[in-house]
Amino acid sequence: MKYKVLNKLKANMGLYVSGEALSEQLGVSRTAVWKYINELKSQGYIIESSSKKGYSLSEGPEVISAYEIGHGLETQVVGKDIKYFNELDSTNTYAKLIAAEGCADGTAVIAEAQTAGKGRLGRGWSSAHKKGIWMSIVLRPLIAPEEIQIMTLAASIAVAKAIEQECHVRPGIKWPNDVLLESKKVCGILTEMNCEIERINFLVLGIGINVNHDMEDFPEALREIAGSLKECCGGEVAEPKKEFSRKNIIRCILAELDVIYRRLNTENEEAYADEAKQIVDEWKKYSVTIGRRVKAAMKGQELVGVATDITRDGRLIIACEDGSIREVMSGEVSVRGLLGY
Ligand code: BTX
Repeated sequence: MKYKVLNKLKANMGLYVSGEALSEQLGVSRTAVWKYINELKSQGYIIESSSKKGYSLSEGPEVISAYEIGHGLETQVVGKDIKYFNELDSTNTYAKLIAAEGCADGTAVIAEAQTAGKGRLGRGWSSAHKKGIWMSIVLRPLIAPEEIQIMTLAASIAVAKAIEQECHVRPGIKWPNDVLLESKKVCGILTEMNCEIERINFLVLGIGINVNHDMEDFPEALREIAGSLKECCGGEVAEPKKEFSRKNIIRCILAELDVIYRRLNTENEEAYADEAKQIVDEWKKYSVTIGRRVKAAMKGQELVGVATDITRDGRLIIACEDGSIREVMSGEVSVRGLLGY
């Protein structure tokens, strides 16, 4: 009902709607209307109240909520259930918890801030309040555990496409999953999985995107490598820089991922192979790794060479300086000329 009140106000943006009209049209008491209005205000909506004229919603800072993201979202699996929080330690940690308790396939967990955001390999992820998108998606794919990398590639494609649609710039993807703009890291993806030998119980795709950060919003130590969409899309002259709608970007990612996930989630091996190939081909179009000199850490050994391709299941192929050809499944790969290498 609260959102029915909101929709009436949205339909009359900037105009007053009387408490009486709202109460009559929605079949609730005026006290109930007043209660819903207060709840909406506490969520961040800017609503003027006048004892004579009623209530008027004005354009204010973007409000994000499970309702705002999910309303009208036409996905079939991804984002059908959205859990929204003002703050969590880590959306991945929370998502793993509810996944283990049996939450629906495609459930998305979103927080406005993370107090202990996680990067890969035990690293941290800086997650400033209301500046970025800190989101984890629970998936229950039919693929084998060793094929999990394809889901990470799929997630980075969904993010890259969403940035293209919303910001009209073309990002690059550094293997396996850093999304870059102007050589700065604007997005990182942390994939965590709970599996048995032959099947995945669930996986959690953790997506962190720096959206409306000014450089001061990043800890000093990150300012060389991190960038935000606001900082990296403006060009040299655009001052003040444009802020982007986090809600629209989230909706776009959920929609893109829904399509890719459903395409991949087939028990027909031929169809799966075909879809995986399409994902790999699509990923390559955004790649800023293939054809470049790279350095990879693998089992305590350092591989140096040129990244030549990725395999059907997303491993990076490196033609090493010592003449060997190696495949890297995970870990850290530095690309010459990017992020300090
Ligand atoms: P990563 O290990 O590739 O990147 C982590 C490294 O990136 C850090 O060590 C630091 O140098 C740098 N870094 C930290 N914060 C940022 C930032 N905001 N922007 C750019 N660089 C940064 C990448 O790991 C995976 C990150 C996933 C984050 C999401 S957010 C939602 C979900 N919940 C959660 O706890 N993690 C994921």
